[in-house]
Amino acid sequence: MRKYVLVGAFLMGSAAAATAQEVTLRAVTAFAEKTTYSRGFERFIERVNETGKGVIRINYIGGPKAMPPFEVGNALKSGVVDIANSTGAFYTNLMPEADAWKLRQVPMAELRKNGGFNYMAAIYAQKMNAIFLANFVGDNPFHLYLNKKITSPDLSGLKLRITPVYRDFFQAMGATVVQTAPGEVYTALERGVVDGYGWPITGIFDLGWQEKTKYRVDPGFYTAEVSVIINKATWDKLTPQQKAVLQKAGGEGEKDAIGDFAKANAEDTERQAKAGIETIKFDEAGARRYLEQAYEAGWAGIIRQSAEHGPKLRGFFSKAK
Ligand code: 173
Repeated sequence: MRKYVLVGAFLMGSAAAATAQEVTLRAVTAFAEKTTYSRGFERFIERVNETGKGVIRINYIGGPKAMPPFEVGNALKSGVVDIANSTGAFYTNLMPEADAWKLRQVPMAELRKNGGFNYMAAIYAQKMNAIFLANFVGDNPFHLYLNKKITSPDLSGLKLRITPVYRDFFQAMGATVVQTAPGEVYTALERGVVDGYGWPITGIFDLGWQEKTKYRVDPGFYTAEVSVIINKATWDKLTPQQKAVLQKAGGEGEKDAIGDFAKANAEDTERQAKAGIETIKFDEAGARRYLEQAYEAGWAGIIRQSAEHGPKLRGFFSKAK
């Protein structure tokens, strides 16, 4: 009898030691669970929970059903959650510079070497109280999707669903804009509240938008960014071993994203055509002007909101001419 009590006490003791050591982080995503822009994050969580057994664990609370997408930045900054998957456009209220990721024309790996990453990371620390861990989207252009035909880059008379990603560009082409979370796009299209929307080349099938989309305008512009950020106070409390688990899983995800998105871009382009979505293409000169206007309006918007950092970010993020 006495022997069992001792064994029991020993087991309890070791369990307590294990829980004292293992840390659990609360995680949310700004995109619907199990859809295109949450998938990289979900793979990251699996990797952390597998490789971090007994050291660190991520408790995945979920997506927009648990928290509105435009609230995720606030929750991360204040520490309501420890770790989040979101895009810069969803927390421009806290850090307008975060929307500049869309204008990135050089690979993440290069930014991590040339100082651009560290420059951005310092702004995340200051304005978001956050560590920028990894970007889980490779090259993945945005497009304009429409239900009314256009023949030139003139959007006057059209009402379009936007986020900050598209605001300056679409307005520069004459559109009226209305901001919504992704979860409201289907209903807005169905009710005819909008004539179209901005979204990347991948993911329109996730929420059924192909049913309510007639045209995609080519070429695509910018590149989507969706990344993992961690509350800085949470990060500072982690041991080097716990940080290493997160960094390794983050690094693997950032690398995977390049090939994964190259493949997904091609697949979804084909799938859109099969779903009957017609492409509206400008001639070569028109396409060039469209892209020039996109970057011009995009950078002007960033610099208007951040005279301090905008011009420097433009230097780091732009392709050498
Ligand atoms: O259109 C959007 O909601 C948006 O800004 C975005 C950003 C990154 C990936 C997907 C969508």
